[in-house]
Amino acid sequence: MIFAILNGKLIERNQAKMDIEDRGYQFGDGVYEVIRVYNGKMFTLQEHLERFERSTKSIGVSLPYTMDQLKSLLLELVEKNNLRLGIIYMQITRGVAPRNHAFPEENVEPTLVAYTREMTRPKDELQTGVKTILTEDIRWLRCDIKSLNLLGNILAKQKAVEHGCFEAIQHRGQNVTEGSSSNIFMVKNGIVITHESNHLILKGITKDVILGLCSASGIPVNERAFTLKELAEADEVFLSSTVAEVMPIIEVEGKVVGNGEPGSITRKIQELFVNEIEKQCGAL
Ligand code: DCS
Repeated sequence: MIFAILNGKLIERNQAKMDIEDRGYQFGDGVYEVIRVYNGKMFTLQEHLERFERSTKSIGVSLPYTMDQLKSLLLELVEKNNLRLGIIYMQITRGVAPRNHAFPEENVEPTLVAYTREMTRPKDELQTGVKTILTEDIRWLRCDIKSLNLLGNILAKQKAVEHGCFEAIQHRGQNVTEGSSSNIFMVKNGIVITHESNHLILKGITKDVILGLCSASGIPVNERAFTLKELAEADEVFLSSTVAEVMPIIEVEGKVVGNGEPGSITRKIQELFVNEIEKQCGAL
């Protein structure tokens, strides 16, 4: 039997039912997290919980659980579902109330949902690298909030899929922001460059792990916006996310990156990242 968490209780996944006036369903009025599980252990759990808390605060939803309560609920969920390799999806919405854009007046209990899915690592793509397209970033100006409102991201990803690509690299005018569900990095003359974590992108947990690993191993990093022209002239390009890890990009909009193979700095960062996973979760 597979379990899910609904409002603090572990229940059978198929018994988890939502109200049609849940504000997450009607307005996308909520926030979420995706957490990786390797060997039954949650990778960078603390960082995900902290970002979840920040996201809830930024939309004025009060988390009805302490971080410790959430942590033990998620632990129990992973154990009950016997999950070894996969993800946890967790979201909270402002709750159920008669439809009205403004927040409900009376104290409505937020709806918290979490469930797990088995998911392998994208081993082939991590080896070969992936192709990407470019697309204008049409999203709002609070991309730092991990909001359920993902229409801009969904349309971008679909465009990538229709072009036979893994990811869409978004740009605002000439500046590259981030992927539809990933952060984007380029390497030029040995320096790793990636957009600073401000309101225009999500502060990726994987991105921050990578920046920490680079600084610990003497790989220079410059956290700043870079242009489409710089991207086109990059020596190496890669993306990062909870699900895709450190993923080499070998093509951008039909144009080959470098010599068309994952670059040496990307490879080095992949190796450091796998070591970090193994340190926290055991051998892969
Ligand atoms: N930027 C966006 C827009 C994202 O959706 C994600 C991950 C990231 C960056 C990378 O962040 P993490 O390193 O913290 O994962 N989005 C999650 C998602 O929706 N599916 O998988 C990861």
